[in-house]
Amino acid sequence: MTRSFIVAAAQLGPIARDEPRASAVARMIAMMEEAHGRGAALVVFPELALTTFFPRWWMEDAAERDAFYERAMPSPETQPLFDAARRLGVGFHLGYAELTQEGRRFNTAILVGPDGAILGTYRKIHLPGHADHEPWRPFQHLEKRYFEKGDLGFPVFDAFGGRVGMCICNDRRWPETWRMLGLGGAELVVLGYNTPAHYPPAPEHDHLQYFHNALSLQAGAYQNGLWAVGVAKAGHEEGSDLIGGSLIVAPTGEIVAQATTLGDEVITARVDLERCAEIRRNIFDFARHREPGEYGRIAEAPGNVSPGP
Ligand code: ING
Repeated sequence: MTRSFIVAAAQLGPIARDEPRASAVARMIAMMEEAHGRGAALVVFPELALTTFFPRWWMEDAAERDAFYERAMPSPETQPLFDAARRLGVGFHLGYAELTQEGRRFNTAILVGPDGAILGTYRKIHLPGHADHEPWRPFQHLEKRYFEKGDLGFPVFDAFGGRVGMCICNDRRWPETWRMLGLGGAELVVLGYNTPAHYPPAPEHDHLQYFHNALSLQAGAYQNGLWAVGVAKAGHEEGSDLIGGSLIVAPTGEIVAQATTLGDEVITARVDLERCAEIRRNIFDFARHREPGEYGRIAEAPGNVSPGP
């Protein structure tokens, strides 16, 4: 039996600071319709897809900051996206800033079924950047200030005929993310990202941003025998250049589709979940080959043993 379906990565170009959510939602619905036209069963949108990437700014005013969060999902502004999913019979992944009723703030992603029902939620665990104002930087990266560490672990959901996991942006750089999802039985991992082309702490790596993006997904996919879909918010957004390079990766680690623009762009590929077995029953058969008794250090401490003698 093949468990295969078409997945779409719906890359978003820039979202302006004052762009209404309705505008971003309309752009996403247009891409969902295009993806549906290509036979897609699942459409993956980026991280923080409803607004501009606001952690790039130091904001003292709580009301100014809180305007970028969603207090409900769906809400009147986002309900049209859920309605389109039902109308088209297409599921989707959406990243957004979550403000809970208890006043907690998370960088969140949801998986929504073709009937418009939310199947699962993930809250970003690896928060990059810094918590205090660092004026030396051409732009801030204040995720450690504006979000709490996710409190849902690395869940894997029964969806689309298989096991689907999520992570968000910086999570993709950490092998622990992928192994946790692989150990959870994930056959497909979907994620969004907002990745500046310029990394102020190490500008000598700026030319490597696309390489590191692809490397992270190709390694994660291959080393855990799963499909990976990474989707950018891309382009020149409020003075900051965000990389594109949205991609779909097979369990072999091969890139099967990649975006070629910095705007709203739909790429698609057929995902055959049965192909995960080529890896997970052979080279990365965890039950036969993994030695968790030898890996204690991985879970014991944050690390940072300084390199060198
Ligand atoms: N953005 C970036 C990411 O991990 C970053 C932060 C950029 C880290 C470049 C390292 C290098 O892709 C988010 N939102 O996590």
